[in-house]
Amino acid sequence: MFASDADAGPAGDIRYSIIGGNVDGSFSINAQTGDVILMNRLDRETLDFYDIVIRAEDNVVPSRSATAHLTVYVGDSNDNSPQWSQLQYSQSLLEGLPANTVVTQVSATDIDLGMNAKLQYYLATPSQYFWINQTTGQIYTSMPLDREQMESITLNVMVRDLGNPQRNSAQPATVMVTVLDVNDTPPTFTGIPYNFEVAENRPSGTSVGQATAQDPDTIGTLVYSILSQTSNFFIDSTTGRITTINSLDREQLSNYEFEVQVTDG
Ligand SMILES: [Ca+2]
Ligand SMILES: [Ca+2]
Ligand SMILES: [Ca+2]
Ligand SMILES: [Ca+2]
Repeated sequence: MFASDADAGPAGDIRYSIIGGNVDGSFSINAQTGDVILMNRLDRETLDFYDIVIRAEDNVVPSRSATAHLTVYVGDSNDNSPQWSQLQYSQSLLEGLPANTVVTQVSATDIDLGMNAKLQYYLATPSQYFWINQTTGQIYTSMPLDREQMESITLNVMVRDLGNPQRNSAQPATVMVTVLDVNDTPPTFTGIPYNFEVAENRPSGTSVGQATAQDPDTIGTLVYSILSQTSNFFIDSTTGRITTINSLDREQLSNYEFEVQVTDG
C-alpha cells in the first residue's frame, strides 16, 4: 500500500496500520513502508477472501488519515483429497441380467475448486464382470452373472481428483455385490441308468430303489414322476423312492423298463 502526503516533515511522515478485516491476524503491515505481509498459511476452504482496511496517518497532532480497502482473494491449491460419501456399499442383483445393467453408484466429494475437485472414479482392481463410469461413479455389469459360479463379489473402488498433483481417496470404497438365484439350471439324475432288483410275490408297496437328482439352483422344488406308462410301479414325487404297486410275477415278466422324470418347478 502506498499513500502520499503533500506536507513536508512530520506532517508528511505517514504511518500505516490495519484497522479491520484482518481475520485471525493473517496479515500485518509495515508501518513505514506500507508493505502488507502474510503471517499465516491461508486456507481457501476456510476463508476465500479478505477485505482488509488500512489506514494511512500522518505523524502530527491532530493527525489526518485516509483509509483504503485491500481485497485478497485466496486461490485454490489442491490440498484436499476426495472423500467418500460412504465407504461401504452393498447391492443384490439377479443372475443372468444382460451386460450393462446398473448395479449401484458410488459417490465422493472434494472441497477444493475446479479441476482440484473434479473427480474420476476407477476400479482399484479391474474386473471382468463390472465396469464403472469414471465420471458418474455408476457401476455396471460387463456380462450376465452366474450365481452358480459366483455368489458374491467385492469391488474396491478408488476416486482421484484431476488437480496438479492429483490426489487419491485415502482408501478404497468397497462394493459388495450379491448375486441372487434364478432357476436357470435343470436338475440332473445322478447314478443313471438305474438297475434295481426286486423279488417276485412281494406285497404292493415293496421298495424297489431310489432315483436321485441334483440341481445347483437354490430355488425350485424337485418333483419326480414316472414318464412311461407302467401300472406296476409308483414313484414318490418328493423323495424319488420307487415302490411296487402290485405283486410281481417273474414267470410272467422278468424285466421292467421305464423312464422317470424330474422337474424343478
Ligand atoms: Ca484447496
Ligand atoms: Ca482435491
Ligand atoms: Ca441359478
Ligand atoms: Ca433348477
